[in-house]
Amino acid sequence: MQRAMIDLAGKHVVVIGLARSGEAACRLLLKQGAAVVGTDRRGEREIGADLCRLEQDGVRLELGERYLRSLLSADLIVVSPGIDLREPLFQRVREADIPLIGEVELAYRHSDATFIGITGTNGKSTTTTLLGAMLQQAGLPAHVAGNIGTPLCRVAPSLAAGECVVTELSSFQLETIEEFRPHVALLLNLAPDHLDRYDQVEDYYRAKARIFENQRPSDFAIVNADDPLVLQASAQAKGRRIAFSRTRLLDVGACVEGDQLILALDGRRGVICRVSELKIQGVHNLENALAASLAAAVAGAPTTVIRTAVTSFEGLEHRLEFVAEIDGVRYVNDSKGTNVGAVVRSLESFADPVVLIAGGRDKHGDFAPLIPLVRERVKRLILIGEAADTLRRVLASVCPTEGASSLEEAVRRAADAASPGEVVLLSPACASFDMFADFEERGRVFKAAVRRLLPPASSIRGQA
Ligand code: UMA
Ligand code: ADP
Repeated sequence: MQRAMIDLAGKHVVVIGLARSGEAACRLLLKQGAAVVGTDRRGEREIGADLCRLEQDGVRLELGERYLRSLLSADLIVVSPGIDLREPLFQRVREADIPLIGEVELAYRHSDATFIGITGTNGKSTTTTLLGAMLQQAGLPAHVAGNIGTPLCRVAPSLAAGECVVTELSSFQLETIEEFRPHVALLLNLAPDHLDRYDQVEDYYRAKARIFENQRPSDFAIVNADDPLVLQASAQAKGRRIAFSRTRLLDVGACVEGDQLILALDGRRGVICRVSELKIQGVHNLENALAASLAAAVAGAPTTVIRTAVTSFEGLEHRLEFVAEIDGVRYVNDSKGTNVGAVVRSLESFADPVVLIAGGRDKHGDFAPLIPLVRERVKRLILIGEAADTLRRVLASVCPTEGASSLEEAVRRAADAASPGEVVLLSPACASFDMFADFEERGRVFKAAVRRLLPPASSIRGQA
């Protein structure tokens, strides 16, 4: 796959944000002979010792008060996904015509690998991991990177032609691509999210749709036929559009027929597995399984290997993760349920009454779509974090609600409220950053609090 590398030798490149993406970008740029300035709004003390190594290796640091100081003299700017480009200074960058790309574009332009891109509002990490496993188990040279946690610049540039990167992509990363062209692009679903970063939800959807922007007819666009917003976003895709559907039969693509997952491609129609053979629970995971299976088949994995991989996949930590059963109550950690769409799907997965722990940092979404399911399935709602008042205003009329000042207290209150046969679910519908470093820490704190409920002699089931 021919792509134009960016000529970086001797160029003055400013990298904004010095966490995972920024650090990996700096290292790639140094290797390519650029004069690199790394800038971060955090000061030297906050940013920690790790970055001293960047300085020792030749990156000039502009931290804290010196943040963005040499931005307007750059030949090229590389941004981390966490940088909000609505900041006024970026208007001046545009006026000065300084090229600006994201870390994903930089990695792409300096890699010979083939890219499979996965985006959507929910299910990205699950589908990315599952697809990576399918390809690896098929013996294909596949790597996993991107928004899932490993910056693309750390992985893609060292790969040879013929190797493949299964890349999880956020809207933030897709906002700053230029030529990034995945050979296979998946758009799983679209629902409102990240409205703290976008003025309008349409801007968010447009960023997601950019996954198809540079595709050519020889590429593949894999789309969710059940999601009208996805179909609309992919309408202009130039690649071959192939769909998956959980709700209707398809002549071509992946779908559910009776209790079987079906793959129909290139004139062949075969059974992947039975729905009951999947270890991952919930209708949303059925969609993730269909999407990953279809992409794996397009990328050359045999159905037998897809079957083995999908039926042995146990799901990821912090996504509807069963923690323990204590005194007949099941505790489930869905800390990654960070938007309304995800929580709706998580609640749909339980037939038994749920005590729901929700709240955190509000991303300015609308919580009203939770009303019907909360009314139907949530026995008690326990609210934490900055969004507690907003959630209470929207949901208190349909469900008994109480507040807790910490997640630990919320777990104790939930345990008091739940009866045998019921579920205590952490699925916050919010970001974690008001109380925790990230959703992983929130999930770990939840699990530790659940473990503390265990009396020494209690009979438990699970892996608490
Ligand atoms: N910073 C500034 N100025 C700003 C904002 C941030 O200097 O205006 C600095 C911060 O002080 C910090 C750095 O930028 O030092 C943080 O940059 P970052 O937020 O881009 O963090 P990374 O560690 O590089 O992580 C990013 C993704 N983060 C975000 O998109 C917010 C990670 O996704 C991703 O795993 C990683 O790159 C590797 O590709 C996380 C995420 O929350 C999991 N993603 C969102 C989501 O999934 O909902 C999109
Ligand atoms: P992402 O990487 O897009 O955040 P994850 O695979 O980490 O997605 O799952 C995050 C949460 O989203 C899960 O906890 C689950 O509640 C929900 N979810 C997972 N897959 C889907 C899907 N296909 N549709 C809707 N919600 C989903």
